[in-house]
Amino acid sequence: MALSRQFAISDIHGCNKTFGKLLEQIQLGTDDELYILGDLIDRGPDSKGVFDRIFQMQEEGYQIHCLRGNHEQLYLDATRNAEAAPGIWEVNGGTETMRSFGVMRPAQIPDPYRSFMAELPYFFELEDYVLVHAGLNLRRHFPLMDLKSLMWIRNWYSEFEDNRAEQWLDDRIIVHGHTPISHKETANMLEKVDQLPVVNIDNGCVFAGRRLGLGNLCAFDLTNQQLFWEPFDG
Ligand SMILES: [Mn+2]
Repeated sequence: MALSRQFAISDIHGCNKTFGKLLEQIQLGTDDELYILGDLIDRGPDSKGVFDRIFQMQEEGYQIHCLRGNHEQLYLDATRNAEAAPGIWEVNGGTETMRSFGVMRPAQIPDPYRSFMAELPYFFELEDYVLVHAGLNLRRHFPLMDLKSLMWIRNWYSEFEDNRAEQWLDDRIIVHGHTPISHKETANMLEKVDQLPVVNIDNGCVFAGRRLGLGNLCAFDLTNQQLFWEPFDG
């Protein structure tokens, strides 16, 4: 067995079968660590299955750490207004999530799923990487304290022109998801990571067939700086 590796995967969005095939492809072992950068749920066919796979693997000794994406946050917000008419979470893929659980209302999704989402952290800092769901508000002195930006921000790379951002980052690389791009664009970002220390690994798995160039679930081997892809298969 090779040395242990660290991986990042983002925006699974209920594509549980594809997730399973990607884990097979990278041959994840219990010595490795897997960081999932949020948006496990919504839009895709089997959000419940994604949780069940993670819970089962954690029980078997796999080291899997998950972040909060804007979709988990939308779900949590929806549970605080459970009697309201179908709202923003439901139309953003929450309906598919409830279907996978066989429930009609957000509050009916049971523990441990609900508490799991409520306890998700907003970022991970590793030695060489900062892992977030969407990105960082680099205009802030303490970017990791702007929680809303960690989950929602888009089009933020221009802030790297400010030296303060580079100083704060201190030679680490930011890995994120949230904004779907093609797998070629992700490969291109990794190639140029010395110029712009960011890699977006959301290749729009759940948008297969709906938007050109998307439809892959990406795994980024942080240890060896290598990318893997699995095409959408449910
Ligand atoms: Mn997102």
